[in-house]
Amino acid sequence: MKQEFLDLGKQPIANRFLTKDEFDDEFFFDLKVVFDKETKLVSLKEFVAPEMMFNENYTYHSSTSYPMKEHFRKTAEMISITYNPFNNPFNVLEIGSNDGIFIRNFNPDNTIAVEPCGNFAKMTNDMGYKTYDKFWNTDLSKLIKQNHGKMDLIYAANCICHIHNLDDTFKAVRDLLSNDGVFVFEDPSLLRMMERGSYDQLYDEHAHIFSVTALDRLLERNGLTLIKVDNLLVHGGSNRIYVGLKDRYVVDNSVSNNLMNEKSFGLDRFETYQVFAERVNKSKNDLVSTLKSLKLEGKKIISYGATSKSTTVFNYCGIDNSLIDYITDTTEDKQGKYSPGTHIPVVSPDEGFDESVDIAYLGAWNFKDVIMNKEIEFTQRGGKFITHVPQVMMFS
Ligand code: DWN
Repeated sequence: MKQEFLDLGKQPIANRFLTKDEFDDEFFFDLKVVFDKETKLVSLKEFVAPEMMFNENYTYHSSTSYPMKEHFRKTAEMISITYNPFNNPFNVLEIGSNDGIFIRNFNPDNTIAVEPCGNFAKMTNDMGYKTYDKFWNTDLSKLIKQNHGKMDLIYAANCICHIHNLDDTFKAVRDLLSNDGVFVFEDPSLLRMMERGSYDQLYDEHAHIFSVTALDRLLERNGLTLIKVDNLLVHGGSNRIYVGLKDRYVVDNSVSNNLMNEKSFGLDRFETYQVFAERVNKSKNDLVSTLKSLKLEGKKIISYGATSKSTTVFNYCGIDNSLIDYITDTTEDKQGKYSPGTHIPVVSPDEGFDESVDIAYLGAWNFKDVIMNKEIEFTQRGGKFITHVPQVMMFS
């Protein structure tokens, strides 16, 4: 049985930055969030058709952030050392390879990519990696097995939580994994979202926000075993999940530790989610009233980072151009366009992050440290950042 605990209102496609002529027929859906009593999985109540989100116009380039490049380079190195220490022939598959930020660290001769966004599939094909421009499912897994054999590493980052049918997803992995193969995936952590009040992890693409508790059950029922969990700082708190075929690996203590921590927080109980919903409502009231009073004082407020997360916040809180003058973002594909739903202009940092700015709302709060280091001049001249994570506050 699924129980609804949060309603974030009408929301658009979070990563669909628009031109003015696209305003009139913009798509919206009801962003409601449910808890499944049986599996403990947290999901969106209504899923958006994958083709509407992941297509040749997808704007999120993983490689635009230097820290993420480093993150994936180190991850690839660690996985190779751990699971292929003698550098044997090693078949690698990445599901959701984006612009190749992870696979670029592997040999194209035995590395396959799956990427339904045509713009990125072309990019990795051009880099020499055979890329299937398709959505991940059991049919595709069969085709890949026929063409390339079984895989020793199947990897996915910020992708499995995008897929609606998890049973099919995990079956597809199980069928393609070699006997001692490992499936490694990382996605935002439900525990971190709940602890930090970062409700903006919820948007169309994030069909589910995973707890280790829910994954343990879902993997098990599809013939896979959770063997290890790494708690990561990236993307506001993520988990890296290691999975093997049944009885092939010794299960690491990190699995029981994570299950215990989640239980003590109450992630297995509906009441915990009801309390979270009250916190989200308070966050909205606090953010809107803070921005309104700053505006009344005559401050110029902009937003830093045109993120999927800020799409949720702005649409849920009703924050538009009357409060935020514009958003700055380093991604060229977003510049010159307007934010989904609330239609705030997006400009390059060179154009918009100048001396006239008093306050910058941190749309990319997950890069707080990087941004603070980069923008010392702004804070030194009295500029202030504002965030809603873990609560609404200003800082410099
Ligand atoms: O799973 C997903 C995650 C990994 O990435 C996707 N579903 C979509 C996306 O979510 P997001 O848009 O919330 O991601 P980020 O990584 O928080 O986006 C950061 C944005 O901020 C980028 O557009 C780049 C921009 N940025 C900037 O303008 N100046 C980032 C930094 C660090 C900066 O200094």
